[in-house]
Amino acid sequence: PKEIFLKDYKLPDYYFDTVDLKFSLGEEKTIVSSKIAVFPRIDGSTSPLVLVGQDLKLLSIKVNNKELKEGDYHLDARRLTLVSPPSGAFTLEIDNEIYPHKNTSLEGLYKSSGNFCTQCEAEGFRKITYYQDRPDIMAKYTCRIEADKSLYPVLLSNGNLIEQGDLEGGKHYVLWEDPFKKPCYLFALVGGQLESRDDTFTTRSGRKVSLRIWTPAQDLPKTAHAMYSLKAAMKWDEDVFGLEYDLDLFNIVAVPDFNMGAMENKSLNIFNSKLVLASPETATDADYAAILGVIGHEYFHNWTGNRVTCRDWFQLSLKEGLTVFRDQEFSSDMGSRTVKRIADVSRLRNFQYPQDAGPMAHPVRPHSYIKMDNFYTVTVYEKGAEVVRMYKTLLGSQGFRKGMDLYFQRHDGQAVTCEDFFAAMRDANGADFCNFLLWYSQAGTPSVKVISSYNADAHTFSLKFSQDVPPTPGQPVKEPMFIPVAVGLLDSSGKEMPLTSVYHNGALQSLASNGGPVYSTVLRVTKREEEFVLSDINERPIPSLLRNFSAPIRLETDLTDSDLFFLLAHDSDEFNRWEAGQVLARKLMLSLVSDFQQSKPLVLNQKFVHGLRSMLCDSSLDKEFISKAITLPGEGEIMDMMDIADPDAVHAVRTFIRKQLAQELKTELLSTIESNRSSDEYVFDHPSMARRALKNIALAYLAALEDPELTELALCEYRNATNMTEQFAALAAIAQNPGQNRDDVLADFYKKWQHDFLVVNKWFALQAMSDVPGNVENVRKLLNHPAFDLRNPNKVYSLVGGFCGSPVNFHSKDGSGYKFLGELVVQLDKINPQVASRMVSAFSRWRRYDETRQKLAKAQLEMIMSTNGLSENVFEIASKSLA
Ligand code: HT7
Ligand code: ZN
Repeated sequence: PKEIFLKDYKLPDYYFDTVDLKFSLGEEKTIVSSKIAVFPRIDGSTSPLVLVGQDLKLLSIKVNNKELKEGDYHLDARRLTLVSPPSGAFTLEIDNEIYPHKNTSLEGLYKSSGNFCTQCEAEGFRKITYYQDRPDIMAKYTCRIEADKSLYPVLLSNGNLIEQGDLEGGKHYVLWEDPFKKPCYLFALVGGQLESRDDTFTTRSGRKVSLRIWTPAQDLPKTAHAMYSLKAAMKWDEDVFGLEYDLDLFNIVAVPDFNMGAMENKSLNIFNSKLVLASPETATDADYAAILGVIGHEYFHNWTGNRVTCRDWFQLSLKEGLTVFRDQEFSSDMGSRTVKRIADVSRLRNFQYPQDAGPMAHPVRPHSYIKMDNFYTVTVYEKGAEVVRMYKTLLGSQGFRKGMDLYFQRHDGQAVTCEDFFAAMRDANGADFCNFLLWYSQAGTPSVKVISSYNADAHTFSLKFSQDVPPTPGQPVKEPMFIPVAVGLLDSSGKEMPLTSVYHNGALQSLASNGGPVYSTVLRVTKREEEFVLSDINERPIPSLLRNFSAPIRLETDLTDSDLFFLLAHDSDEFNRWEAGQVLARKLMLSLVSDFQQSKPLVLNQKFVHGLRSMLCDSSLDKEFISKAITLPGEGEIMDMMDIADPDAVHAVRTFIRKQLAQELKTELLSTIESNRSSDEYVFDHPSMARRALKNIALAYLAALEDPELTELALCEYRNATNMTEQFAALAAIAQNPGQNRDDVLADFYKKWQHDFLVVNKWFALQAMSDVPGNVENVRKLLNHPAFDLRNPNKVYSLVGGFCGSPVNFHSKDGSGYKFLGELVVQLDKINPQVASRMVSAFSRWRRYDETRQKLAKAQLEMIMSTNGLSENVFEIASKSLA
């Protein structure tokens, strides 16, 4: 397979002005006709025009109305080359056939539950017709669709519906016109038996926009929350960024078979049903929150992605990092800002840090790829969002908004690069961003150490930073980065201390703002070693560092345990309050892991128990914050901090601490459950979600004790629950412990919900993630369950993804977990390479484990690599993992 490099980017030789598409949808085949107005980039040039196409049957090709003969063009499995096009502008017409009913890859045009739909990002348009399938080719499209009227009454594409009518033979047609230029990855088509929930939104300039959410008729009642989310997102983008919707119609279609979460096609978003359909009885609070976030995300792409798009796929984070940042901010404004930040940072630590430390580590803007699909990663998305957040941390809200305004002013209608975004932020503010661009080009998580010292005579407090960016594949040596570190100081009573000035680089800089003192400041750490000295500090302070997680780094401080307990109790930066508890928990877990490995008895630190008890009983705190504060770091996060990851030891220790905590805090946990029951109807708002979150975590702790009375309590909660959030939490609490109760309640849940595929997926995931010994056999059995289907990505993510994400059984020392995944990847790759390559990623950190496990995992990767006909997707991940 061929590797593509950012450094090889060249402007296209030809541009497309208009593209008129015609689809004749059929059961056995679909005919696609395209008519493209082509013009050369350089007047008079007649260099060959290369179009890409995959799994297509070419029927005819015409230039300026004249059919081309063999010899005028070359055709191979992936390319159609016009040898010498006319000089100047010309019209190109191509007819080809495609076979959507056979398309199990779910890219291009395919069928999902009998309906036609498309997925073109990143490079799926080439599976529809021959084209210059690259995002810097932006054109205006029309799309005519013809199909059987009774089978496909609804026919949708981008833009405005400008014509429709009946045809002979029970067929009908529609004609759509999109007035905005777009790259082909934003093209979409949907055809099928769907009904819509309709609503309207009036933009602040008075445009009345029709909103339609399309699903099969029986699912319509479950689209109310999605519609609420869409309207909230439209309003938020106007309020916060001054960005309005630009057409009269916005469609969302929910489909059950979809490789990712959703797709932002211009005015025709296509969504995985999981991220549209919700009712209190069938969806959890987490599902409701995910729907809000993803509906927002895809809507926000209309400006950050569609109106201003990427020049090439290496720039993916330009739209994804920025849009993730925007959706994070939207969700923060709709719920609790601190809790959202905690959730986002946990995700970064649990998934992105391991990626950044493994064989697939790549910069936010990758330098090369074999298959672009493999680079829709937590690095491009989540670390990319952190990079955008750092601009805001450095510039403040107003400065950031100025930068955004300038970005749109300069680049509306263009395909641009990450430097263009950087330049807009810099120029709008006259800012000095020094070597900030390294965040786009250097992979790896920077490690930063801070040593603090207080000088009582001089009343100064010094912070000495040193930083190191670890080597990553292809980048053995790194430059120091520009790291914004937000800092505040607490006095001995826990109050914030005023910050007046800082001495740095031989100069004293005032920190006062508008004449008054500040209580938090952002230090600009840019060198390998650097000191900042804060003045007028009248007592030894406790520093609160990296407030609100101001940079995506690993921070090591010289804070003592008692400093951390103090911050846990007093920090006014709520994120850092939580963080102090997590640092303590990580230290505790690592030290108990070491005890476990040396067969020493495990003993839980009483100060830690006391710290969590105080949080649990503090009625002034937000309940969702408490639920996060009493949750231990995940097993992956702890393994990531070990020289040799030991899943059994980490699991044993985490289980031990959970049980100890449950025992010691039993009274408080029981009263938490009592006082957080509610008979009210389900409401999706922050106080209700927070109440449920706290009650559910208390139940999970207590059920871990395997005490019959507490199991009965969980069973009672399960039976009496009136919403899925509480029902599923009770089910999960009971299912922690093997035995008859677990079997009965799992069987009962399936019986209740077998008609609802989204709920059944939760049932698959819960069993797949279980740490009951030898769970691989259970998972193998579930592969043959009538409700399972390897062709549906959601089911694979639930069952196979769930299994691989749970360390004890996947990393079982007998290799049974690895063998299961190896065999499955080979089978799945023939059906859906994108999904197979996501699954094979579970092997990528095999070198982190002991020798026995390494050998077993490596053997599976080698077996995969030796398979005939392996996709480029899986090849790229497996080969890089072995390299
Ligand atoms: N921009 C979308 C990307 C996407 C995608 C990429 C590769 C293969 C399938 C895909 N489906 C959707 C999603 C987003 O908004 O980030
Ligand atoms: Zn996106």
